[in-house]
Amino acid sequence: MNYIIGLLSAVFLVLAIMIVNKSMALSKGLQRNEEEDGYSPVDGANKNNALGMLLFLVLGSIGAAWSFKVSQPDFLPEAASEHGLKTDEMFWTSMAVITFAFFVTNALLFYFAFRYQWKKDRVATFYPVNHKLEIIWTIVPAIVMAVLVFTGWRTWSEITSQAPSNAVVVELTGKQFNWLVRYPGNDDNKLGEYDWRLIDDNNQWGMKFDDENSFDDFTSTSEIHIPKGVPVLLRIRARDVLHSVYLSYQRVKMDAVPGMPTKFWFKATKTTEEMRAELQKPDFNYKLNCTEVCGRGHFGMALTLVVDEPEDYKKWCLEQKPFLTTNPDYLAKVPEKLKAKASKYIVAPEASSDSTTASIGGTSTIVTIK
Ligand SMILES: [Cu+2]
Repeated sequence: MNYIIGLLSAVFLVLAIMIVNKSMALSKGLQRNEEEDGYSPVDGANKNNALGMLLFLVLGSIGAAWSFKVSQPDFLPEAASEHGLKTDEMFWTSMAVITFAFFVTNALLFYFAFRYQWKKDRVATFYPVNHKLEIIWTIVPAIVMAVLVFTGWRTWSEITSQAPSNAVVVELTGKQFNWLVRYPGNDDNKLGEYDWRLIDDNNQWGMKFDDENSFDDFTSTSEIHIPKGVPVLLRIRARDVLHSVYLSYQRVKMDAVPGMPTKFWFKATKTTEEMRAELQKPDFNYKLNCTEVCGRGHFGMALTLVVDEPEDYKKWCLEQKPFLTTNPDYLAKVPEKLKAKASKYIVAPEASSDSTTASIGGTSTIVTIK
């Protein structure tokens, strides 16, 4: 690659020197009188240059089409969310309009350079003004731009609108270098409050246990489950530096900003299983990546996203154990008056005979033995 760049630089340097030489000779020649000694400031290179313009038009067009084709595998994957289909449609409409305008204007530019090349007896037309033409080339692009901007603004307003009241809420916290997931629980469907001062090795979320909504909240640091076809509201925050939530298939992108909670709601249209079948990749998994360079471990800041059928999602939720159940020590942080409510989530050793709690690397996982 460096070799090619070096070679190209040398070629362009030689060309630049040739052009400077040529311009100097031309400026000298212009001072001479054509009538007197029959000298013409334009030589045979004029025709070659004109042909070169035409050649550039053809080769340039082929090159542009080729680069578009070979970079296709790097385009965004197929959209698997409702708004993703809309934003993709807008993207490709804008792309079509821009490509059309680009090819028309450039084709004319290079063709005119060829068509109206210098000829001894041709005199340039003096064409000072044409109001009609100016009105047309101002109004037409203005209308096209207005339509693109207006449809974009409308779609963006829809995407960033208030989430429907039946939305499944999932809280995502970015930290160096992993994502913390918290669900509102199976009983009250409300996320408990949090306070960063309460963060410790187990309570990485800073969950407040004087808020009874926290009692049934369950958490995860390895994967995030969401249902298909149901609005999902991501409540996003960051614990240290800027991070950014990115779900490429679902076209979800939202920054996680310390001290400034953000959100994004969307509807997934394809389950993990459906996408596996479609791509014919049985090991395929959706990923949640961090797209804000946040430090040394940024590249590994990914989470597996599992999109379930709504009934499977419900089943999965019911299998999850609240944070308080897997970390019964935190009952001590619950105020006296709420202790009775919180104890409901503390499983007495004999009552939990059908489930075993295994702790792997600080992540609590419940394994139900049937
Ligand atoms: Cu990051």
